[in-house]
Amino acid sequence: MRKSITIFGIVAASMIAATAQAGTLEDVKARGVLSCGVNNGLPGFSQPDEKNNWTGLDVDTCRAVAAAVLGDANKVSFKPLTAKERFTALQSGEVDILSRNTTWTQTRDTSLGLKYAGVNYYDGQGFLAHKALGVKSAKDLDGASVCIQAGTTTELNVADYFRLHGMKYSSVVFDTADQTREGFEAGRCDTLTSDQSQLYAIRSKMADPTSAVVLPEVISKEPLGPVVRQGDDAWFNIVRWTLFMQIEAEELGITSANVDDLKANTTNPGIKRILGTEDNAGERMGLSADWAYNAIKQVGNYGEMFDRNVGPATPLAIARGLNALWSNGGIQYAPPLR
Ligand SMILES: N[C@@H](CCC(=O)N[C@@H](CS)C(=O)NCC(=O)O)C(=O)O
Repeated sequence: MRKSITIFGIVAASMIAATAQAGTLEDVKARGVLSCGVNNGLPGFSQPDEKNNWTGLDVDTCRAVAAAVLGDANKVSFKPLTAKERFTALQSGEVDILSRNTTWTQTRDTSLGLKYAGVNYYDGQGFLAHKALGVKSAKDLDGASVCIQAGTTTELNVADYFRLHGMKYSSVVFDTADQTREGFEAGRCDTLTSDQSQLYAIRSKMADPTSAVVLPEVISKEPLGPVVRQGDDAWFNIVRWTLFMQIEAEELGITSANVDDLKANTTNPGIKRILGTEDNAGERMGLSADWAYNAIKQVGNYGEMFDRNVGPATPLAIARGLNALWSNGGIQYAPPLR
C-alpha cells in the first residue's frame, strides 16, 4: 500500500510537472504571436532596424516556426536578451523559443531544463587581435590580455586553450558585446575572443576595421541553434522539424520562388510529401497540411536563409563551409521527412 502511494506520488508529481510545461503550441495559437528570444544586435543573426523590423538567421529561424504554426512569418514578437538573461527568459516562459547564437553543450542540455532543437549555424571560437600587435597566430598570444563576454562558452574555451598550449593570459570581462568591442578598441586588451561569425560582425562595427585581424585558429566547436523548454515534446518537435524541413527543402531544390509551381505541378513524391499534397506531416505535429509550404514561401529553405543573412553577398560574406548540405561537403543533414 505504502509503496503504491509512493509510486502514485512520483507519477502524479511528474505528471503535474509535465502539464505545467506543456502546451506551448496551444499558448502560441491562442496568443496569435510567437515570442522569440534573440540577441539584441548581432549583424547577420538578429538585428532590428529603426522601425523595429528584425532580420537575421536566428530571426528567420523563429519566423519559419511562426509561418508553420500560425501561417504568418510576421507574427513574431522579438525579445532582445543579453547572454546572461537568455536562459532565464526561456525557463520562465517569457519566450517560446530562444534563438540567440547559443551553443549546444552537455552542461546546458542537462542542467538548465532546456533542450536544443537543432543547429542553424555551425560556428567555432576565434580571436580578433590588434594589427599593431603583429601576431599571426593564436599560439603567439602567450601573456596576452583577452577581452571576453561574461556568461558565454567563450570563457571556458579560452581557459582550456591557453592551458593546453602552456600559455598564460589575463581576462578582461564585459557584460555585452558592445562593451567588449569598446574595451578592445580602447586598448583594454590585446585580443578579443568570441564565436568566429561574430568576430567579423564585431570588426565591421569598429571605428577602424582595418586595425584588427581575425587569427586563423578555430579553438572550439560552437554549434548554435534554437532552444526550447524540456517537458514539451510536441513543441520541441515543431521547432526541430521546421528547421529540418528547411534543410530538406534545400536538398530537394524547393525555394520560396518555385514553391507554388512545385506545389501545383511536381511529380516528385518527396516534394509532394513536404508540401502536404501527399501525406500530412503537419497533422502529426498538430499543424495544418501547408505548414511547410507557408514556411518555405515566406522565409525560404535553409540555403536561402543562410545566403540572405550571412552569405557571400552580405556584408558578413561568410562561406557555407560546415553549414553546406552534407551532399555538398558540409554537415547540415536532415533525417527523412516522412
Ligand atoms: N555561442 C556562445 C557565445 C554567445 C554570445 O552571447 N556571444 C556574445 C559575444 S559577441 C554575444 O553575442 N553578445 C551579444 C550581446 O550580449 O550583446 C554561447 O552560446 O555562449
